[in-house]
Amino acid sequence: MLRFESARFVVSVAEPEQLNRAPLAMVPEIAFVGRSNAGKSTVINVLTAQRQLAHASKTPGRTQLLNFFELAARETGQAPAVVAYLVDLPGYGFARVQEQTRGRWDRLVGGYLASRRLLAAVVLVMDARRPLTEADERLLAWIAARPDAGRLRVHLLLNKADQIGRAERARLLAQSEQRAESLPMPVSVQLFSAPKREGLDELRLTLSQIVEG
Ligand SMILES: Nc1nc2c(ncn2[C@@H]2O[C@H](COP(=O)(O)OP(=O)(O)OP(=O)(O)O)[C@@H](O)[C@H]2O)c(=O)[nH]1
Ligand SMILES: [Mg+2]
Repeated sequence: MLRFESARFVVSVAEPEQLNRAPLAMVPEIAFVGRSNAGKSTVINVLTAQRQLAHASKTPGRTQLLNFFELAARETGQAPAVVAYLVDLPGYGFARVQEQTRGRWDRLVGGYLASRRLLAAVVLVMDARRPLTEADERLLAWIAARPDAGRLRVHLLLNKADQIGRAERARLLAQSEQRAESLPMPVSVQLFSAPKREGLDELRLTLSQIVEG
């Protein structure tokens, strides 16, 4: 199992050109993407059991840079090696934010998702009440266009599950699972709730299996 609690902030990237110069090890990267306000930063904090590792906010558009957090290997006496990165990305699809930043988002986040070789998994964080919006579908199409899409893992996280009723849960899960089956890359789906820590074990296991095989 990956040691999520070991997560430490390493670097923020503001320009695509900075990516190759950033002080990053050549290890798998797990990117958290999705609509602004879907809860990407909050999910990273729950996943790593750290309250303010990633900056979350009620106001959409909080995250504006690619933020890299390193996960360390189990300690062996020597300095712990980096085994993977969690990458918190700026969100999309919020009108007010989008107007000013669309070109920038496409270049920075779009460029990263389209061409980053070390990208091993994409966690698409969605509000369970509004899963797979048009913007989410555009993002999936973007990733599906990668030449290596077949080996890239996509995990659909239906977040804010605390906001939906019992009957709705099964329906929403089934709907997303059905969509997942028709995508060209391996896709898994789960419900999650940050305040209730619901789905935390499932998320940790899924991400660990992707990185550790
Ligand atoms: N009820 C509920 N609220 C949540 C959950 N996860 C996140 N939130 C709230 O949703 C809001 C947005 O959370 P963020 O983590 O900042 O969202 P983000 O996706 O990182 O947003 P950007 O950085 O703007 O793209 C905050 O007010 C969180 O407290 C959840 O599982 N349930
Ligand atoms: Mg954020």
